[in-house]
Amino acid sequence: MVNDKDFRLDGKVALVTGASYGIGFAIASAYANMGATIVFNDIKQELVDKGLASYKELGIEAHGYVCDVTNEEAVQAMVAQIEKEVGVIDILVNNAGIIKRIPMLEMTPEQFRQVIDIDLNGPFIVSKAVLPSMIKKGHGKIINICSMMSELGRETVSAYAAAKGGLKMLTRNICAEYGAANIQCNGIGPGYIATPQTAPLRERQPDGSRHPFDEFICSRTPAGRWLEAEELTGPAVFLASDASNAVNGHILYVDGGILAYIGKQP
Ligand code: NAP
Ligand code: GCO
Repeated sequence: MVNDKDFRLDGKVALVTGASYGIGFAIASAYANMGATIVFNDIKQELVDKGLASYKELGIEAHGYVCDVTNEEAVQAMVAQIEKEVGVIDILVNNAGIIKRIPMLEMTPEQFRQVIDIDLNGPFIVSKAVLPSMIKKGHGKIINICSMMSELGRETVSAYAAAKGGLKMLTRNICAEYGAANIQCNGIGPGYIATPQTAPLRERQPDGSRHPFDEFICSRTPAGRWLEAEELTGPAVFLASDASNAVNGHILYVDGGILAYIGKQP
């Protein structure tokens, strides 16, 4: 019979990539609240320090590492250091990501490659680094932060959509390849969340009016609003906990209903 314990993360070590702030920070903070030990990385020491201070303000003693998720050698070294200093990683959230909003015909191959490198190759590299110990331990949870763009396209985000569509399929492939080793790999597909990454889409116009994209997203979301990062944490805890041991290869869209909704009639 299911009970509260099944949703707890006591004794677990959770690595959340790119979690100094934003969605990663919200998810890591929720995991700590459910008993997990939090480990996170960012590409700059000052961001790691900022993140450590932010966690401390919440009473969370997190472990922070400087590491670029696209650098396999650095990722392997970070994981080895975490296993030595903190413990084997039980839960990985591949959260680190960037977006470039450039029309495809104006986007350079280098810009395209950079987004693919961080948003798709990064999760591959970090998952590959943590899987051996998860398999040895007999269990593991990998959660990939996908997107509406795992299902939908939109102007100017070709690289991001290609990466997030690929991340959906990488999620399914890790499930297929390592489900037998009691690894559950699922995705969370957030809708439109108010974070630094989407701040440009919500900026007030020079005349003080709302950004057109802000109005557009509110018309496409049944609740008529942007979502908050904290609204992703319940689903993230579920996918990290024993309560979801029979859920694998699934992308859980936490979008307020955007994918189900044609949009509000103007
Ligand atoms: P964010 O505020 O831009 O935070 C992204 C984090 O990733 C930052 O801490 C960033 O560090 C870090 N990062 C970037 N490149 C990295 C690298 N190479 N190695 C390690 N860390 C790196 O983004 P967010 O809105 O919280 O989004 C987090 C994830 O959710 C992303 O994967 C994003 O695609 C996805 N997502 C966001 C939304 C949304 O509406 N916000 C919706 C769906 C999905 P720096 O500051 O140093 O760059
Ligand atoms: C954009 C936004 C989106 C969100 C998110 C939606 O420019 O359309 O940045 O891509 O970040 O991925 O799920």
